[in-house]
Amino acid sequence: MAFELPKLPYDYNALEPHIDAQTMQIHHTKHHQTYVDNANKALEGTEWADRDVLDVIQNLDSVPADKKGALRNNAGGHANHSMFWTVMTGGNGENNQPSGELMDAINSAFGSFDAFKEKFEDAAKTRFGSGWAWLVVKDGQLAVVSTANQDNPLMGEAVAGVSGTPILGVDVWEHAYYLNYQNRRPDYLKAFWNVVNWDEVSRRYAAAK
Ligand code: MN3
Repeated sequence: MAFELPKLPYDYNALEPHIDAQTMQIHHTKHHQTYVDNANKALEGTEWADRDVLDVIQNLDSVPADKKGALRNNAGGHANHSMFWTVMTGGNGENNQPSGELMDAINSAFGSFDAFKEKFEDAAKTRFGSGWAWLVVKDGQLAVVSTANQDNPLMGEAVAGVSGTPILGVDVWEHAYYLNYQNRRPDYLKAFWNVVNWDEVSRRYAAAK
């Protein structure tokens, strides 16, 4: 079955005031939809057409060579956004942070939750142009990495320059924040912490480690 745009698990205005409804609506219905459509176009008629999007992005060396670039960008975009929507949620309290095993792992890998946030924000701020910052599990350890464009750590070192299983990601393409924050990417990143769905990130951590 061709890829489909997943429904958001909340309303477009659910992340306000941190991420505004208009940004969410355009991001989901226009940007993400375009990745879905273009990935489907590239996959049509190939043996990869019915595969899971994560299978596709983990096997870019095996897809038809003339589709590889389109799938890197568009299956990548579909995978990245599908995850992004689920690692955010509205209605968090003021002190939104992980707990339990994930918090222990963050403290042990980065020294403290604040030190982790600083490292993640730095990775996101210093990603020149468009891309993503990620918290990944690699060889059982947490690490912060970033990728360009719609690359995903699951694509591996040879393609994305980094590797690991992402459990949290933030979109730093301007379309993710420009309406509300204009050029102020650092302000968007500070606000992002208010909408992280740590229950979902913990679930992904448990599955990945
Ligand atoms: Mn985006």
